[in-house]
Amino acid sequence: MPSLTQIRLARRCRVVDPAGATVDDAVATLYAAPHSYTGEDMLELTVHGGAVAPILVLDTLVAAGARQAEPGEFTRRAVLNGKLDLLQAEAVADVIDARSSAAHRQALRQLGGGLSRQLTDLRGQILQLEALLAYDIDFPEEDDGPISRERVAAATDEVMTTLQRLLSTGRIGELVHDGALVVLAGPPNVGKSSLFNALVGESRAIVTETPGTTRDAIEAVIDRPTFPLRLVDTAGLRQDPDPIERLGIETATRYLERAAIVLACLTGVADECVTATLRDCTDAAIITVGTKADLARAAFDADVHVSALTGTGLSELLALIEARLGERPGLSAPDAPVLTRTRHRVMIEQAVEEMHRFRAAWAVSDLPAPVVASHLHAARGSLEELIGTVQVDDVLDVVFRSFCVGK
Ligand SMILES: Nc1nc2c(ncn2[C@@H]2O[C@H](COP(=O)(O)OP(=O)(O)OP(=O)(O)O)[C@@H](O)[C@H]2O)c(=O)[nH]1
Ligand SMILES: [Mg+2]
Repeated sequence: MPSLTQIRLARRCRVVDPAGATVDDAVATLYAAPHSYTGEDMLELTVHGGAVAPILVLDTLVAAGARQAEPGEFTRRAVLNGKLDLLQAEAVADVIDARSSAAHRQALRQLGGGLSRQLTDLRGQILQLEALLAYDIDFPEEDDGPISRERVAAATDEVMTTLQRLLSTGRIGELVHDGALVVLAGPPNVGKSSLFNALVGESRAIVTETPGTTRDAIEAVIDRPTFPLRLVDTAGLRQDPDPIERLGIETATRYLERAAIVLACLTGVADECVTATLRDCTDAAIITVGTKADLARAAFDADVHVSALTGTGLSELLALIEARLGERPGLSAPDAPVLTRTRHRVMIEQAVEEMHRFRAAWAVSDLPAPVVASHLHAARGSLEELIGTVQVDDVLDVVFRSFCVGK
């Protein structure tokens, strides 16, 4: 039988409490430093699930001198031991918290180091600029003359372009995390709630043949490959609503203002004027949706015709929503590394600000090189704090506070 000291060999074992009673039949795996998640020696116990076994095992371990991990403690140790950088650590939390397949995929990409590599490259470019300037600082009287101002300006522009592009990816990160807001709107009784239910795949909104059924906004998230869609069913818009309906219409208007896409639901030519009304309430892309396509009616214009009853046109509608979302600026490459947190945006904005200051100072040719270089140093510092190359305790606290489990 293999001994428990053999590295990375899973071995069945009994967990025994201090009184000698067996509390579980488990599997133990020993990881020797540095080949473990945290980079330290680690023993992993795989125990039975359920309400009792894990608690008994934990109590036994605590009685033997162990303590429970703080939120994010394992990952924090992994960062401190250089196994993961800070961006990857955040991605661990995002993998755990992901509420859609798109968010999960994005988190895995970040965990794989996509964003870290891009930022490390950028840091390297700034370092090269600093080196160019250092040459000027060390040998100001060199025969070759001063370093080429064009060369520095071009390298600065390159760094700033990449920083700006990264900043613009924040929109994608936000969409993947929160979902794209898609609002169903239109006159009463056109079948908005029925369409909402059909898209969500369950009966969430009340449907009746009485116009004015929906009074409040009802939300549901649907998991789609590119972005989750935050679908909102709203009260039918009409001229003389009763007081409760009026409140519902006001809520609808607030959603319309924030929407990424509006589905203007229509049943015929008579409803077409609603699209113009909607256009006054929103800057979102409007998709006209002809509803109740299963009923025989006079033909009318719409981007897509659907039937909540038979399911006709639903996949075409979803494809159209995604195509329209893809047309929005900055959303064309959702598979590239993206900024996913406010912390990322703030640090990149700081770097951009310092690069601006550097460019302005560099343009004034009689400023001493060390003064000018201090802005590059600060820009690089922002990226280092973002990646976690320099570890600021407060930053680590903020990142790991968001973990809800020991992991
Ligand atoms: N034949 C047919 N009837 C539908 C379809 N969709 C909805 N209906 C019917 O149309 C009526 C109104 O549907 P709702 O989904 O409540 O319409 P709504 O737009 O949400 O109405 P309000 O909430 O009052 O604004 C109900 O009687 C539905 O059964 C459809 O695709 N085909
Ligand atoms: Mg309704």
